[in-house]
Amino acid sequence: MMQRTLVLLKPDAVERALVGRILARFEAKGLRLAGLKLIQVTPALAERHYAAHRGKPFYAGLIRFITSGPVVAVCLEGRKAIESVRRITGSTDAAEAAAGSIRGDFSSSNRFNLVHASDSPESAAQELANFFAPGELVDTSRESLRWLYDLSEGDPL
Ligand code: FUP
Repeated sequence: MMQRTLVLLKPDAVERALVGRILARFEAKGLRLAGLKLIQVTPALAERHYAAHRGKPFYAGLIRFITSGPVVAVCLEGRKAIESVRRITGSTDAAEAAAGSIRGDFSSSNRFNLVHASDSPESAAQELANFFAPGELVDTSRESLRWLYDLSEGDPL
């Protein structure tokens, strides 16, 4: 099933000049770029994005971090994209994240963990709407999927 998911390359990824290497991993997997922009996250947007964490002990630090510098917002598209991107990203505490994952390879922090990735279809839809206007997302051509998926039976397999 083709899905779209929101990825944020957080301020640590931008400041540490890891944007290209991180995006390359998702691209190499076959995930397609459907939206991409460098933005400064406002406190209002940060609070909307992290609404589920309001009240938790790490909430204030999380808002401070995500608003501390530019962020790359990305919409990735692909088969089982939400689950796939989460696996490539690795577990929240980067010190414990699997080697081979982005967090596992490039961070040891439980907060400066480089990447946000939507965790369900519902949150992906909500988070994409928070960060992208409909006109900012592009439709992938079927032609560009031909060597990523078997399209011979109609749907990408
Ligand atoms: P994840 O889905 O892996 O990004 O993690 P969560 O949604 O559970 O947490 C969101 C962010 O809160 C994490 F990316 C980092 C931050 N966080 C902390 O700063 N301290 C914690 O103890 C847990 C999470």
